[in-house]
Amino acid sequence: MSIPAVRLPEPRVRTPRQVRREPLQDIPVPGHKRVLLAAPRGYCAGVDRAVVAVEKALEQHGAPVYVRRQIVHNRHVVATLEQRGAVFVDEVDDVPPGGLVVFSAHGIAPAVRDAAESRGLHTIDATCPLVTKVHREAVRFARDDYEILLIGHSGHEEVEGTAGEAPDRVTVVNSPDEADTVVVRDPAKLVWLSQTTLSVDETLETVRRLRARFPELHDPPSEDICYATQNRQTAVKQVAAQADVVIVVGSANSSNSVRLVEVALENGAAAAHRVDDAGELCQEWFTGVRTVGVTSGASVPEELVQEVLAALAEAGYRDVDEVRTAEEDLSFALPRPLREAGSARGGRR
Ligand code: 0CG
Ligand code: SF4
Repeated sequence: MSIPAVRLPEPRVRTPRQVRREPLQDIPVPGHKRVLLAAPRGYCAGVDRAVVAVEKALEQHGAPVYVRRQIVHNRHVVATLEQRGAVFVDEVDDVPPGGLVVFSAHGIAPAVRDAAESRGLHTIDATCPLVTKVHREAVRFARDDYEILLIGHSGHEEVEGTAGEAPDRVTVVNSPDEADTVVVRDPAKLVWLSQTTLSVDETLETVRRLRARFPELHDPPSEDICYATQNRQTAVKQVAAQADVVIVVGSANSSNSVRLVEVALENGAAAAHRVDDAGELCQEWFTGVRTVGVTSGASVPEELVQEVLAALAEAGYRDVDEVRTAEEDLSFALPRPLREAGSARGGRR
């Protein structure tokens, strides 16, 4: 799979610090205690753009700035932006007429855009361009009379948004097992697309099982699982192969973060745990552990990872070796309304 090279600016969001209830104990184990730190990890280009979009909107328009759903799936990012005056709402109906609303990085169905317009809202669309790319594919295949099997998780905002482009033509396939039972109208006019933040290996298995039933199944014109998801999974695989336990920093509703736990477990880690922050580390995870792997999801500020490393250092895991499997330097321009106002003031940052 092709991987563009990337270097990201430091995330601007500073997260509220959490104090661990009890420091981890430094319990001796035979051999050398160490941390393997996966790279790439943390913020992707789409998350950085979405978070900066809310910050810029607050700067340029003042509070409140409404945000439909979580701008990205990280509770620390959301809490920090809330402190600055962002108001997170479930639906555009919750925004007062004339208000300013930002659409999250995960994208929206056209019906949401229409609802915002008929309510007279000002809008800033922070949908990641790589999600928008999948929306365009859905629109095009629906127009060409294809039935679309959208591999992804029902209920996730991104899947709701992409399916909403062509609700009559999209069927969501949640797992490899569902590939064995999904019912289609015409196997000769069928294409699969996917959510951007899935497990690469599991998605390949789902496609394999779909193709066994529907040999004429078309592939997407380009990969839908994004570069950031792929790169973080490749890195955690290398770490997991050498680690006794892998810690993934990320929130419970973050698809790409949760996938990193699964990928670690499938690729050699004896155990893997997701934490929102250092406060959630548990002493018993480290009994007899020599090598701890650490990574973070695409919506996670690096500061939270550094706090986990500091906690691990207290427990004797002071040597940190980075395991880098790709360079990243991709960045996306801000949504147009912010760009225009921003360039009048001298650019994005
Ligand atoms: O991984 P998902 O799609 O749940 O989103 P998250 O906000 O965690 O990170 C990428 C984006 C947007
Ligand atoms: Fe975009 Fe991928 Fe980041 Fe999602 S995880 S915001 S698709 S770059």
